[in-house]
Amino acid sequence: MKSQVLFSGIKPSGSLHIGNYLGAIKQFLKFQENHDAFFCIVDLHAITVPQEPEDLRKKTLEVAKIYLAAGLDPQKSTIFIQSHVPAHAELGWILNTLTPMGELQRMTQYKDAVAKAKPALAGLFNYPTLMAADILLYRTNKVPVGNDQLQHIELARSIAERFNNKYGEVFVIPEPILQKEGSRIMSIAHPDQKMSKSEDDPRGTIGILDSPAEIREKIKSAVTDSAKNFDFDPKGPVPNLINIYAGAADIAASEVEIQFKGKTYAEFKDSLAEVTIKALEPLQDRYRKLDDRDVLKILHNGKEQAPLVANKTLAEVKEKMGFLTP
Ligand code: AQP
Repeated sequence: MKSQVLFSGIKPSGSLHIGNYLGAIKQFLKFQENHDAFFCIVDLHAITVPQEPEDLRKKTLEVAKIYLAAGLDPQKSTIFIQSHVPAHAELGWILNTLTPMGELQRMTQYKDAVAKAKPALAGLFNYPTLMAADILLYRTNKVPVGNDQLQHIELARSIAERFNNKYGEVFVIPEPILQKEGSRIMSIAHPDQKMSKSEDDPRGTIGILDSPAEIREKIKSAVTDSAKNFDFDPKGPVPNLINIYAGAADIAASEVEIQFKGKTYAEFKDSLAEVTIKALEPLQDRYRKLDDRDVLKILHNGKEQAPLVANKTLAEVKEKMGFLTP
C-alpha cells in the first residue's frame, strides 16, 4: 500500500474533449506511479441528465478505453465503473442525510443546469453528495480535477468534517489538485462557456477522438480577437487557445506567448492544430488497437478490487452511525 490515495472520475455523458484530457486525464497519469489510485467511470453521475441506454453503455466503455489508451495502467491503478460498486450509492444516500439543502442549492453546476432550462432532476441536485461518497469511500488524499469541480470537492470536505466531528474519525479530508494551464478550458466557439461534453455547438469542443481533419477544421474556425496579428486581450478568447497549446505541447503559456509574438492568428492556429493532433495521436493509436474484451476484463477486475476498500469504509460509517449489524 502506497501512503497517499488518489481518486478521480469522469462521466460517460458524451464524447470526451480536450478539456477533460488537459484538466483531468493528463494529471491522472502523473500520479498513478506513486499513489494508490482509483480511476472511476462515474455512470451514476451521467444519468443525472437523461441518457439513451445504448449511448450510455457505449460511452461507458469508451471512457474506459480512453483511460487505458491515455496510459492508465491497470497493474498500478484500480479502474472501475461506479455502478459496479453499490457502496457509492449507499454512502451517497447516507451523506444526503448530513447535507443541508442550502449547501446543495449554492452549487454552480446545478444552478447552471436550471438556468439552461435542462430538466433539473433531483439526481442532479444531489450529485455533489454522491461525488463526496465517491471520494470519501477510498479515504482519498488527493483528487485531480478541473476547476469546475472545486466547489464539489469543497463540499465533500465539509461533509467529511461534519461526519468526523459528529461520529468520530472515519473520513480523510481530501485535497483537490489542479493543472496550471488546463484546469479550465473554454469552448473555442463560445469562449464565455466552459468546454463541455454537453455543449450544443460541436465546433466548440475538440474531441479526444476527433480526426486530424476535424481538429484542423474546428481550430480554424475558433474565435480569436478581431486583429489579424497575435496581439491579444488577456480577457478575450485567445488565452484559452494559448492554454490549450501549452497543455498539448507541455510548455508554459508564457512560452507560447513569446513564440507567437508578431505572428498572425492564422499561423498560430495552424500550429495549435498540429500540436493538438500530435498530443492526441499516440492515445488515438492505442485506442484503436484496444480489444473490447480485454477492456471488459480490466473493468471486471476493478469491480472486484474497488469494493475491498469501499465496503470497509462503508461498514465503519454504518457502525458509527448506529446501524444494527448481525
Ligand atoms: N473545460 C474543462 N476544462 C478543464 N477540465 C475540465 N473538466 C471538465 N470540463 C473541463 C474536468 O474533466 C473531469 C471529468 O469531468 P466530468 O465528466 O466528471 O464532469 P464535467 O466537469 O461536468 O464535464 P463536462 O465535460 O462539462 O461534461 P457534461 O457536459 O456532461 O457536464 C473533471 O475533473 C472536470 O473538472
